[in-house]
Amino acid sequence: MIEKFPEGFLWGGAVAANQCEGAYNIDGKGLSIQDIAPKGIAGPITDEPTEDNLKLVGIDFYHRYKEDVKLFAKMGFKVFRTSIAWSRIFPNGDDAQPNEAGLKFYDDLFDECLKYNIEPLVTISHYETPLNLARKYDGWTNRKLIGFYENYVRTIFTRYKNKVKYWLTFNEINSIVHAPFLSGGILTPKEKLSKQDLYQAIHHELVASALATKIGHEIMPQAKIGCMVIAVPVYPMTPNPDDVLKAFETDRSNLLFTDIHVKGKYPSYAKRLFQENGITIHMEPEDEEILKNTVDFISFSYYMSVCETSDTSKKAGEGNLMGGVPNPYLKASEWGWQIDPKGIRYILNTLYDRYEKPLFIVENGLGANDQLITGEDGEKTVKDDYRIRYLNDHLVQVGEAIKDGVEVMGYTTWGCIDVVSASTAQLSKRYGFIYVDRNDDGSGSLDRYEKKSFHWYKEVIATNGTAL
Ligand code: BGP
Repeated sequence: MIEKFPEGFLWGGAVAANQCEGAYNIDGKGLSIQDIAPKGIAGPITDEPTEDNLKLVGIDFYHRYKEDVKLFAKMGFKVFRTSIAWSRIFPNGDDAQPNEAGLKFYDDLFDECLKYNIEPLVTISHYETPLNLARKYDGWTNRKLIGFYENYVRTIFTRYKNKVKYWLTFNEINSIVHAPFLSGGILTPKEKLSKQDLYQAIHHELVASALATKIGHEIMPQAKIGCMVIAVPVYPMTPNPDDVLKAFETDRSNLLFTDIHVKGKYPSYAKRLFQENGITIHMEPEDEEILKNTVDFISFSYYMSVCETSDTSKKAGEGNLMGGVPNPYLKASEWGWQIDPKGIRYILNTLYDRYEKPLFIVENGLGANDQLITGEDGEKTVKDDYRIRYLNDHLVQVGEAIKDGVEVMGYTTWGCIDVVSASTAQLSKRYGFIYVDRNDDGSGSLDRYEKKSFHWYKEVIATNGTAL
């Protein structure tokens, strides 16, 4: 048992529009990059949406959100994180006027949350760049994207200013280095994308993020606007100083993103990184001023840690977007993601020591291939003790970090209801407390069932963490 989590701690769950809503071409929605990526991160893209793309229907959240929000309320959620699908609001990304039907959908969704006193936490851009912006401009490599994003954020801030208090500018903004298509809407294949173009795209996103923070604070003085990164502790494989330095450098290539968001400028170490890689960031005169609009809090996803080594014969681990080699002291999930509960305490402390800004864990969880069974009471369920163990172990470490003095605003588990996986684009990699009857071949009733973890999480929230 651990001491109570702070009063008002925001317990909840997270999803993203493209992984749950479906209704990909309904009510005026334009296509997003996800609609032509049926195989996930590594797979080929298609010219048009194809039937094997599970995201086109998702879990049909677009039509079933009332039932789902009711289940979240039953668990006692205080917060629900989702994203706004940019192409529902601006179907082509560069349209002059927003799509009213898209705006109305999120009005209704947020009202439904607020009805149960659930605060919406909104990701403005979660791996769902409008396809037209990818095709016409090669995504964020083009500075014009800043202007289109600015129009989009002004529109949604003005519309939802009385409904949404918590905002995140870009999902896992640092993932663009590893997944430029998914994260930056960049169609140029990763192998052909120069470091120059990549870091220029990153600059555009960073300026857009700071601009959103500025505009958000003007339109909604009470709002809290955060950045969102993948947080990965990077451990040296051995005490060899070469390994230690390698781990330090990898870690810093991640911290670059939070450093800029929190300190409002490029850190001094960026100079060498750019020089040695032949990168010259093209800055407009106003950029430096814009970057000074720093975030109110830092949010992050946490799934695993990695090891770094200077030994080039060691291979990177599976499922390991950030690179690094497997840690012999850790076990991994079915997809090779290394499970490291203590890593969350470590990362919370290192981020808080560096920035002294409130932290929000907006993704954490275990992807597993669940089996739906009929329980003793005749109801269908999943006995997901492995998920309970994973989440419990991580939350105990969050509690330790709180005792260490870290300010943690809240915790939203990833995929609180089963959604289509981002990396595999399949449904068999499930994270939810709520099972959705849909299979990788697209079959299934889409009915919802409470898993064992549903009842566990309800108890954790009801006791504000003392049940852990
Ligand atoms: C994060 C993304 C999410 C999500 C999660 C789990 O990187 O922000 O969109 O899907 O990872 O990943 P996956 O679905 O690949 O298991």
